[in-house]
Amino acid sequence: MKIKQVVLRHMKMDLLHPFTTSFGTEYDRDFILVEVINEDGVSGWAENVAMPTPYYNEETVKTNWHMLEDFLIPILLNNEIQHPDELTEKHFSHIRGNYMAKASLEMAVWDLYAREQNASLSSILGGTKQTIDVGVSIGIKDSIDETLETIEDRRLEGYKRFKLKIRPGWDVELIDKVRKVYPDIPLMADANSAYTLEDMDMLTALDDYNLMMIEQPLAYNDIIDHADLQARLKTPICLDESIHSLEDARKALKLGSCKIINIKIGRVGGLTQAKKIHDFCQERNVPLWCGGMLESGIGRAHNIAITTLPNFTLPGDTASSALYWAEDIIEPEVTVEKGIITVPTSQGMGYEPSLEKIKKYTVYSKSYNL
Ligand code: OSB
Ligand code: MG
Repeated sequence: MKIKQVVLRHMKMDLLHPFTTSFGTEYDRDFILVEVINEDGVSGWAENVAMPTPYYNEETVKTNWHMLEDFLIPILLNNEIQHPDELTEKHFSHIRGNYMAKASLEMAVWDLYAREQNASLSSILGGTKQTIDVGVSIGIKDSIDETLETIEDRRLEGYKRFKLKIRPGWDVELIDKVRKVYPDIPLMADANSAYTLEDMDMLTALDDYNLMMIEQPLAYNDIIDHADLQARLKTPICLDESIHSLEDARKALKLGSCKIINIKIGRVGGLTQAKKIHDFCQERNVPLWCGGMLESGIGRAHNIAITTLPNFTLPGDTASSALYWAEDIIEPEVTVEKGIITVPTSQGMGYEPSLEKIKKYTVYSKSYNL
């Protein structure tokens, strides 16, 4: 395939509700949309998941624009490729890090590739599921009562797993009160690296609440302390921030740093790498689920497609568009019914970007040609 044009759009969309994690509060989502266009004028789309601030990881919207404009897009425009795997395996492999930047261009090429084959992205990736189970990520609220109300709303909507964000001072008491009201719901906690091994007492206290897992309790760049912690806990540790590649997954599993992995396509540098981690974990019976980055529907569409691979056995963070946005930028919007998404079977990522809505939320755009 030959890409003749790439368009980057800097988007800004207001979140319906602020979302607070241990690293900060998001009121809106600033992100880059990537569109790649082939010689026949067919477009492939993807969402870049970097945030404006380097708090979840070291990348930002600006560093991603720089990487795309100055390094990655020129490579794509100057090379003809037969298959999207060649980007990660060959053309981008000499560029270190910058996973989210690489992923966004690669994912847009995957969407285009699927459209060129007249196939859904899910089927092209080797997906086998027609429906996927969906959980919800609930941010830090002003009170435990407010959290309980949110859980009740999501429970009535049918969500299949409840992830509560925790941080020092918003942890054991929260989980204790939630468990008293809901002794049996599939519950987990995500710390986004807010603790250290000095917090061992609190972390072992969480072990008494039958949590499905504790996500990324320790440092974003650590797999040693996580291994020590996992040895002390019966609750599985799930790694998010620490896993950027198949190599990271192999090492973390070898050390016993986690028993579950959250795959975010952006964090691991794209769909090719996500598939490799999937296959490796499938052979070892390590369960996976697909994380979210408060994406618009375009990012969600790719998340839904990768979740159709068989070893994504746990519900992911691909909640309905309506929980985040007054309106989404794809048609149809992502809808979750009784905790399930029916996977689209149409070409490419399965949802159509709405150019009209995209225009409404575009702050700046730039086109790159050979
Ligand atoms: O750690 O999974 C995370 C959002 C932004 C950054 C990191 C994370 C999250 C979420 C939200 O948990 C998941 C979603 O609903 O998209
Ligand atoms: Mg997380």
